[in-house]
Amino acid sequence: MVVTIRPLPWLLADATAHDERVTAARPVQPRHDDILLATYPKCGTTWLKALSFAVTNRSRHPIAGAGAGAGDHYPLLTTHPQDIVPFIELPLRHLHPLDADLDALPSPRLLCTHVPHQLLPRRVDEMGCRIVYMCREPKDVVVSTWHYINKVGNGFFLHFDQAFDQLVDGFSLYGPIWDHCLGYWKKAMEEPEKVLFLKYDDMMADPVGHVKKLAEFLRVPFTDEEIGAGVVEEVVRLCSFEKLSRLPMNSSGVADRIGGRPMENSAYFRKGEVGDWKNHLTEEMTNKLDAIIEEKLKGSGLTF
Ligand code: PAP
Repeated sequence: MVVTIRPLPWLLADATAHDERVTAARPVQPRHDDILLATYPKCGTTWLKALSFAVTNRSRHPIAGAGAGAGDHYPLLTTHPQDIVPFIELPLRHLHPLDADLDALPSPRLLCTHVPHQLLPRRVDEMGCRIVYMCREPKDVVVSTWHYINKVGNGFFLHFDQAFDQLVDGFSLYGPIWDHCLGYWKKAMEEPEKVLFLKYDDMMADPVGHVKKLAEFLRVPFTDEEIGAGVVEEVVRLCSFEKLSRLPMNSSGVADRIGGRPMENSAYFRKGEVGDWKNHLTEEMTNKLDAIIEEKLKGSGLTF
């Protein structure tokens, strides 16, 4: 049986030159000022990419008008948020030419990953790269994942029961969700200056407060003048589900983001709500998943 290993540029940088996988992707060297956006799939990656881009690029791409709306050429109004921050573990040739080579990106780079913290190469830590992690209530993650798989599955249909069992069994490309969250959580507890740990649900409840926190962590805090002018609210509005999901390049068309399989751009925008699990999980499922999560997170201080 031939097993295809998807190139993981940073991981490959640790491999030997004789490893045949090295030929599949050129190793990428972490830089001290890299910012890594890390998520378990369906935990708000698209949102985090958009927010981080808007916050870190606001001197180069001003959030014009602060309330009056950004100009028509603002990158997030013309480019899908998934394409604005590249994944380190996915093929890049399908994206914008600049993104085809991570080494060619100017510093500080915004990069994204679903790779668990436990599997990131040591050099990410040694170089002092900062990480923004976003987690989400696992019951909402299973619902989002289920809809997504059935939307992009090209005729393949997954029953909700199967999607639920897979999450409960930890069956995922990126490992069990609890291990993923705990890996980044522990690092955030040990070194809060290196890892900012965010929760989708909390961000939804107080987006302005969290965007300020994000900007501080990314070392581009909002000035009093910006706050007074409503720039934080403007960032929140620009990156909101309501705004992004209605833009033509996000609501229509297809693109190849996972290497060889066109996928609808709208697949990354469904409801963008907290608590949709109440419409999908039975009481039995709810109790089962809650009990597993409670047991797995016991003693960590992490809750959803
Ligand atoms: P990925 O991990 O596969 O790269 P990700 O963005 O995490 O993608 O998954 C999409 C989820 O984020 C969807 O959640 P839902 O199925 O529960 O609706 C999607 O709606 C939500 N999402 C996308 N953009 C935003 C946004 N701007 N604000 C809030 N939620 C968003």
